[in-house]
Amino acid sequence: TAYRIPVRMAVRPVRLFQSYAGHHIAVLGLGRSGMACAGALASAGADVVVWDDCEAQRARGAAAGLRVRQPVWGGSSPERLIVSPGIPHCHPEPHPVVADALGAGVAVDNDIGLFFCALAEACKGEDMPAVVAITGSNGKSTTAALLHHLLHMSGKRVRLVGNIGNPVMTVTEVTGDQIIILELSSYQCDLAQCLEPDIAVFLNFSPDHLDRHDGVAGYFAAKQRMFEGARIRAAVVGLDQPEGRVIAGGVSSRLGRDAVTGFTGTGQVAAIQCRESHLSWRRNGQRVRIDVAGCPGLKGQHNVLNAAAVLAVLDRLGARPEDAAGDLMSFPGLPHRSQHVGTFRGIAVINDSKATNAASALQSLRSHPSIRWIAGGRAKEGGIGVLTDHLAGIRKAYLIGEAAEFFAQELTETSHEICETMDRAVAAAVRDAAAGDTILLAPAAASFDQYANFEARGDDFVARIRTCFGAGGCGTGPGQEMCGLTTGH
Ligand code: UMA
Repeated sequence: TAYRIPVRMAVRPVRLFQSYAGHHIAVLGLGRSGMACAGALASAGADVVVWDDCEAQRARGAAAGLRVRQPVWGGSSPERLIVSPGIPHCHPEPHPVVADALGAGVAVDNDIGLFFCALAEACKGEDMPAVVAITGSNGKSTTAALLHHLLHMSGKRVRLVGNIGNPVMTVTEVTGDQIIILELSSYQCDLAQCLEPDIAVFLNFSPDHLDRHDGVAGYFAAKQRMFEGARIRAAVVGLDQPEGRVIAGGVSSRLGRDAVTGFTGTGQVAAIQCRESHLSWRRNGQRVRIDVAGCPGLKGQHNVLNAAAVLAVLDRLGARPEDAAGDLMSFPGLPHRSQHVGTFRGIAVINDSKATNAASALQSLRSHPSIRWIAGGRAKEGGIGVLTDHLAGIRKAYLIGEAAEFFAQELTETSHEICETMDRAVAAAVRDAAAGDTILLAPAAASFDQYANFEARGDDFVARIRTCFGAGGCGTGPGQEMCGLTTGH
């Protein structure tokens, strides 16, 4: 397509992780990242031992042919420990295996650090794929997926890995013409011993995961690490919070002002200005305007900012972002992120299960009218305090999970009902909703009190909505009772 990025012809594939052959490495955690990490290292000839506190996961590791044993340190023990992102290495307190490893002077890293190390080692600085790393408190996955979509549409060889759900160590071979998009959480940034993206993106900042970072300063410091590598050549930064401006200032002072592309939705001085559904851009002395209003996967002001970040990355990769405008339309969006489940009898249903904190839920609450809001789960620090001034559009809240009582206390002026579970919340919201309303799942809380993860919570919501409306007549007339029955556990 017109925004095809210049492609280099040298495409000799390079295998990663070969330098770990014969090394003795322990992997802690056998979820997605741990399994991929152990598998890639074992295939490369490393001597791998794995451990997980959960018996079922250990059985999974053994079934995959991995050597399962709680690592002990000293003598011929592993020289390196790779820790999964969900396992604390420092705060609120280190996992005992990590504490022992650190006490014994063992190198502790994660899959991200290992990947960057392996990339530098295997490519020796030549013919390396470009790595675009994306972080921020909210919108990382949508931004990463949109960038992947546009690069894919332009014919580029591209991989999408990291916090989005595809572990980075599924990339076991690279070519110099590839672009690797890496979504990074604060957990992943915090522990990575090597963090060397070529282009680094910071979307926005709001407190999250504070227990793991000993507070907001630690959370910010973890994210800042992504902008401190020696290879970084450009940063794309949301400037609407002081944290973004600090990051931009740091990169500018090291690499010069031209290395930063800033974007804003609040009128800061920045290369890209976002207002309602428009983004406007100063580029080569001209103003380029793009309107994302009709893009089904980019609803809400927050997604205009996400699109701005993506187009800025395209620009940094040598493309003309305005040429990509057409492909923004075909971006379907991601499940569980402002996902339009459907409109049933005039009632719009939105699944934003990924809104696991108040700041993220706020974006959803701002984007829809007349809301029947399903919220709750395991509360984050600060609860929903920041939402207090933004509750006018809510017709009623339906509260679930551990946080239900706590959220109810904060919703003094807003009609609410404690439902405890998703089945009851959906049934009640459908019972109350009328045409023109929006039933919105935007929990402002983690899912772990009732679900394995936010995906399982979103799937449950969608299934119950479908059952409810599909049962024929929920929300109006006689179908109401049927809804309650068909959605029970
Ligand atoms: N475990 C222990 N001991 C513990 C805690 C956990 O042994 O004390 C074991 C569990 O039994 C389980 C494994 O560790 O088998 C789970 O590890 P994990 O929580 O790191 O999960 P993974 O499946 O490896 O997924 C991780 C990321 N999870 C977290 O950061 C919590 C995924 O991000 C990521 O997609 C995946 O690696 C691939 O890179 C998810 C996430 O929730 C989406 N991220 C957070 C967020 O977005 O807010 C940061």
